[in-house]
Amino acid sequence: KILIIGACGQIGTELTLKLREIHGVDNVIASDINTRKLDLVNAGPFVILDAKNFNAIKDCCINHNVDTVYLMAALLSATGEKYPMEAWDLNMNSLFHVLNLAKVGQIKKVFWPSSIAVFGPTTPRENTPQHTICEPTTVYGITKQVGERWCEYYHDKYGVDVRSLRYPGIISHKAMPGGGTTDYAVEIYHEAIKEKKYESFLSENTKLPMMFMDDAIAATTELMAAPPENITIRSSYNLSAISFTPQDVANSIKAEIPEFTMTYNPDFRQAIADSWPSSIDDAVARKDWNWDHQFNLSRMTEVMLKNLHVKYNS
Ligand code: VAH
Repeated sequence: KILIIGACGQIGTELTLKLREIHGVDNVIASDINTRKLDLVNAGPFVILDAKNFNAIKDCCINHNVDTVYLMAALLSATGEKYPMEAWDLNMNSLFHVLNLAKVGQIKKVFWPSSIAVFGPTTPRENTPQHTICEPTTVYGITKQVGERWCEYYHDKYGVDVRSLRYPGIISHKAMPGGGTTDYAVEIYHEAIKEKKYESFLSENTKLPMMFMDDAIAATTELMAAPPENITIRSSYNLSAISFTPQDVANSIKAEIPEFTMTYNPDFRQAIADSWPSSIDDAVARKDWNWDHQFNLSRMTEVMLKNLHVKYNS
């Protein structure tokens, strides 16, 4: 059986839906610290699970015959700057719990998300390579950099089959993101439908690596289905789709909603965004397990606006 820890989050929600589609509802146990997404909770097996509690995770794996874990619980970049020790505690201890259960064979396969946040101001900003300087300046980025080191260590030393992707900013409409620096790229679509205007907390030329959720979910399931011998990266794969600025998003929305207006009022998250690359080279992922993205900015905008129009007008 599959266990998703942090199933109520932005990625966890859609990962649960996709994995249930692939493996069957009863083979995918969703879990989170609370039941904040009731539709998900009522759609299939769900347990309240504290990702920081080793015994709770172990008991859940034993009771539900779990052999694969997707560990999606974390405090993201903006929240991590407000609560550094809580971010370290949750992001690192949840990873150790899952890796240690895999080390003793209680779990056979692990997915753990990393992020472009592992890169910092000294990293080459354009077409950032798979192997490069990583001096992250956010707590979240530090937890992802260290987490990657531990994943590679547990694979090389104990044979743990842990797989990871450095997600870019992810845009989706089924669940709101929580506490990220790239969240503007989700909020803007909701506001475009509701108010036909948006005030961006990042400046107009802040170019960041981004991806539509369907691509991120496809990459995750494809990586997890790949034959182990094809996987040459056990820290975390660079993953890329589109790079755009808030102005690019505004222009793609104006093409569908001409009266949409955008203003800019950068806040503390601007410094976080400025520490990250503008574009990522994911050639290794494309070579190792045939990764390819399907959504460009205009197609993503079309899908986002169509679905959110239904959501706010039904
Ligand atoms: C964040 N959405 O903003 C997350 C992600 C690359 C960004 O890690 O923190």
